[in-house]
Amino acid sequence: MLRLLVLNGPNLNLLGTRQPEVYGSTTLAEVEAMCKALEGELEAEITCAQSNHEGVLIDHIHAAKGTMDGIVLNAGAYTHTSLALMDAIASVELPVVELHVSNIHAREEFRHKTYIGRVALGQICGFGPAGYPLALRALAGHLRSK
Ligand code: CA2
Repeated sequence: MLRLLVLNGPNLNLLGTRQPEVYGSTTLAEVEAMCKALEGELEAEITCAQSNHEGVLIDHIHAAKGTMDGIVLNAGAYTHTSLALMDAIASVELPVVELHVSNIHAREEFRHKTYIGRVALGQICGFGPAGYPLALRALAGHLRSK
């Protein structure tokens, strides 16, 4: 049984409530339900968490060492700024799939830079909320192929 963490960062609790043209109309609760619905198919226990606080996200990443096999991470705007999150990911040596609802490369220049990308297994972006199941499938496939 794989143990997978889906971790969402700042403002993603607002998913589905504003800017639907950028982030879609699916709420975070619906995204998390979509992720949990994959538990059977992926033979995985899927845990979801969200925080608006950088330190709390780092705590989740540290706690994942030894308790999780991999992480799907949408670090929100911390993607583009946080050396601390990058270092936390590097320190736990777990595979991380970087996920973005929007296509960060087609948006403002400041969203093109990603610190998470330097330590991630790979990145999925631009597929809206449907990116979460894609990321979980990619992560589970990677872990099973090891
Ligand atoms: O596309 C993504 O998933 C992002 O990680 C979302 C972040 C943004 O800063 C990144 O550049 C790309 C922002 C999350 C804000 O989420 C909202 C959702 C609905 C309404 C307002 C904000």
